[in-house]
Amino acid sequence: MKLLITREIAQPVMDQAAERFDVTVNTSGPLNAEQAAQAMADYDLILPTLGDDFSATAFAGDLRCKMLGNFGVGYNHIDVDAAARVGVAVSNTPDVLTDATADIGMTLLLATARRAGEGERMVRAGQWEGFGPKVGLGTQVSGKSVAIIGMGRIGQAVAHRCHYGFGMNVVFYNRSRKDVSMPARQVNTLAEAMGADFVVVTVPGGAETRNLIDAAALSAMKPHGIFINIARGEVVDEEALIDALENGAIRGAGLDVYANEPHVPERLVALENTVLLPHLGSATHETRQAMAQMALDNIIAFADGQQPPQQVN
Ligand code: 8YV
Repeated sequence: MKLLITREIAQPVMDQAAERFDVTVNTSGPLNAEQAAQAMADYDLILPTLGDDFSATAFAGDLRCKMLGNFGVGYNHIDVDAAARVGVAVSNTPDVLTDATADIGMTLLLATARRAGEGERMVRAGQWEGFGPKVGLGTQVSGKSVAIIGMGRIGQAVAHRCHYGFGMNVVFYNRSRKDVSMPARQVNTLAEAMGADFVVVTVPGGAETRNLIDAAALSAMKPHGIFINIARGEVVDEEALIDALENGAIRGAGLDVYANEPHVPERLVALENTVLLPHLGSATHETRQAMAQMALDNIIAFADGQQPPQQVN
């Protein structure tokens, strides 16, 4: 069977794939909609990643491929309903990236609150003039309140770190009722959650959450509030977020994701009160290896005639 891996992944996993399948590794960047549709016609199996455009058009033409083993937990770049309608299975890679992604959430939360990005830039630019009682003052993290928007696996892992690591008071907003095994209070409205000292967005992307954090939601934040997004850029109205940062309606933002990656708006880059990471959520050697293995394991299960263990549609 012919397998297309749309981006280079961990070598041992590509080697393992080559023992079983006729493997092609695409090295020319993300697949656009046309290339995705062509790949659906040319291959039996595909291991895609974020950035590839498997929207509805990918499933509208000839379909040799019946299985997409996505590398990543988020699959908002794949129209899984369109895939299901034409009998294409889609799987993802949950759990293995939860800790790494929650760790990046904490990295951003701490770096934004404590102005670590600004401090680093100051040192590197040779502009540090030594210790001063009022130099680089940031916001205390320990003991503050944090709202988790989307209390799924990653949201809970962030909440756990905030509460047990930093003594923070955790509230969360979630579309359904959720019982969690830690001290955390579910609030009924997004506005109530947005009023916390820190807001961390961990909802899945896709149509249901697009622009969930709009200008109205942002206006419920406190002027000292700090906004963190490790979910998907499309969840936030980026222009409204920049307005809030520029006019001091909120104190800062730490972002790992953007509406139109890899494009990061100039206005965002120009702001000192932002910490901007290049979608590093799951980017550890250990996690990327585990994600690659899980994606391939799902593909192998499908090729063996079994249901892929992490099938999502
Ligand atoms: C992945 C992510 O690296 O898994 C996800 O949903 O956002 C990332 O951490 C990316 O999706 C790779 O495809």
